[in-house]
Amino acid sequence: MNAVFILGTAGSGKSLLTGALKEWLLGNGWNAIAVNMDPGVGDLPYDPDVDVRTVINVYDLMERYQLGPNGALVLAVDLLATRLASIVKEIEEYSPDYIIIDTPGQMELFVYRPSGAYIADHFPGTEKAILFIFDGWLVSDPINFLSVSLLASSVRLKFRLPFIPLLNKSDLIESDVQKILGWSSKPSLLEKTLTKFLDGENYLMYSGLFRFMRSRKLLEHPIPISAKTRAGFVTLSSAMSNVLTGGEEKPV
Ligand SMILES: Nc1nc2c(ncn2[C@@H]2O[C@H](COP(=O)(O)OP(=O)(O)O)[C@@H](O)[C@H]2O)c(=O)[nH]1
Ligand SMILES: [Mg+2]
Repeated sequence: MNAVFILGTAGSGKSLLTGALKEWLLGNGWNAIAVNMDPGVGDLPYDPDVDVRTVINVYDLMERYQLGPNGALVLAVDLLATRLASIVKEIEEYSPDYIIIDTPGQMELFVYRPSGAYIADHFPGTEKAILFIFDGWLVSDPINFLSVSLLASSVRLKFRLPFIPLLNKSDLIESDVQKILGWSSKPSLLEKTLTKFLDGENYLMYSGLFRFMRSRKLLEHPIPISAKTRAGFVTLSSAMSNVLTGGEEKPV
């Protein structure tokens, strides 16, 4: 059993990717399940095999503790750790090759509340990895690209798990994909763009940060994908098997 946590900013495509990746893996001979770990989500674009909403109800918490939606969501995520045993039991009954884990819409709930790290540590799965989504639409802007790169580095440092960066929504930003990939591989290309947006001290701060992240290998080339059209999934699945199974081929 391999566990793959899907992380990324709100609206980056975590839920769509969870469903699409599960279907894609199933279609390629793997046994995969989708686990929804977002207690506050309304509609999902896939049918979760295991769903945290069956053990934690945000509306109940709002009523019982007189909380607003945000407070109830924070409490719900904090409670996730205490309800993990029943989720784990359900997952183990499937005994899948891949567990695809959809995380809360607001990434900071999972990344920075204590339960996130606890869950990542105690989740079933012999090998674990993080798929971090760069929202293609958001990071077409160079300042956003840098800010999200910092966030990606923060997630990587926090979880210390094998980390695969993805550039999602490639179908929406076709002409910008090469531009963004260029930025992530060549600091000089990003710096050239940044000179149009920043001057003086700000320019030095951003370009210095970027070079530091690259020199420490915190920033790697993201794999362009589309959770909608499933473009890039072949490259994504081979990156996953490299990281998780040391390149083991699909079952026959
Ligand atoms: N065109 C396109 N839309 C996408 C893609 N990935 C996600 N979306 C859309 O972006 C919105 C947010 O996606 P969702 O999976 O709910 O994001 P989450 O908050 O990270 O779980 C939805 O309307 C999705 O249909 C993609 O690759 N291409
Ligand atoms: Mg979602």
